[in-house]
Amino acid sequence: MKIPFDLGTARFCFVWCVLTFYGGIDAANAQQTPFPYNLTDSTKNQEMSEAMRRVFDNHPSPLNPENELYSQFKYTKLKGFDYGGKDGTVTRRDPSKILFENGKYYVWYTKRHTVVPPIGWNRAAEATDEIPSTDWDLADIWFATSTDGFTWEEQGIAVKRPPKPQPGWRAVATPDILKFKGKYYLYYQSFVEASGLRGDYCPIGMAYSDSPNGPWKVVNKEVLPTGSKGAWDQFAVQDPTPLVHDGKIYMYYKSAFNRPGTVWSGIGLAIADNPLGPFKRHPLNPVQNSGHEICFFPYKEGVASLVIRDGPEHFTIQYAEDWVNFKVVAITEMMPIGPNAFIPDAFLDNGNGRGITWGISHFRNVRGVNGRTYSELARFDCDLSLDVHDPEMKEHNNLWPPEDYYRWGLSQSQRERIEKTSHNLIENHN
Ligand code: AAL
Repeated sequence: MKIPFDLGTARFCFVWCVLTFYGGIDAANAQQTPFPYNLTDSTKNQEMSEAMRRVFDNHPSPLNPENELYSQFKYTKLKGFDYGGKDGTVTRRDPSKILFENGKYYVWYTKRHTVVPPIGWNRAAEATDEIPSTDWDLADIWFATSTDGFTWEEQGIAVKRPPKPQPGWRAVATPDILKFKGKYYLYYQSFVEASGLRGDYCPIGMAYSDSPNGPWKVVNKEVLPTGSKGAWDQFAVQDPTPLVHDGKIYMYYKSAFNRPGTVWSGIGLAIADNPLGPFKRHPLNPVQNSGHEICFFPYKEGVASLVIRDGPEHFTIQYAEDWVNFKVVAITEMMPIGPNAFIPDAFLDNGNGRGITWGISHFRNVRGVNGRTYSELARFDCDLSLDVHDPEMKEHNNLWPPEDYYRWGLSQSQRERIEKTSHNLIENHN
């Protein structure tokens, strides 16, 4: 078939194409409103890149100073704790939540006071009843009280290692406190072998009391045993962290998995109707993909947590409205190690968590005498509270001294590798 074609038609087609092309560009430009210079309430509704979208969708505010779950952390040395000769024989670490009872603050923590410092994870086979393997081996649970949260008075042992072969005979460590129906419950790691022997293997034990001052009655059983064979938490359940939600005890805990290989630390959740259990593991465990020592606190109707140290989402603050599915809601820095907080509403179960402003953490690399290290408790302050507005806590871009950066300098072998690369480059060039 022959298509009729003359010069007039050709001209018409050309003009039409040009107009359509430029008209299309104009229409596209007209549709796309540029991202505004000043944010308004409707900014979040417009089309935007994935990076911009996620801070609008996930963070309470895309602006750190206006994000109630963003904070910096400020540290204060605590008064009242004696670390002996600072030779590694006395250590304090892994504090519990802080409770306010009887007109004062209470905290429980791991304390080791041994005749010699730890010989190290790798030499666990040489550990004895007097020689600890790790910093928390041969430890007991102690407690202290304070009226201002800065100066503490150590009160003595709360839970000591029970006799062999009861759970915890080797060490009781890393406690956290629950107040439930007028009674107090301490949950902690119960070791029956020196840690480091096969890993850091332990289940969770518990002791209860009518008073935060004790005496504590140790329950002779594992209240949260290790997971089933082959499960991510088959060897250890650590850092127990109880809260009350929906009338039940929500126990978050950590476990490390994927050995041998790159060890991954995840956070699980186990739920019970009463403090003795049974604790039922959540089917979606691990509920967090990152974190080591953990700190969870009720926030609005959900729960928030500090995600520290390990994993792809370390140094973040996360939130789960349903207490199970966590979102990253802020990314921060210099987070406290092994923290736990003063959480006045930890057990109120009122669906109106107000957040936290301070707590206690530890430094586990305090330099003592003769190159010995030990752990000491420290106070941290922050503004992760709906009731406090402290702009100083919401700043970022802390300037660390250059010496701190240089301290993380290249190792000898890294330096050699880099120099070899330059050397080869020059050789090949010549
Ligand atoms: C801590 C905690 C647990 C581990 C050890 C002591 O940071 O995660 O308590 O077992 O280290």
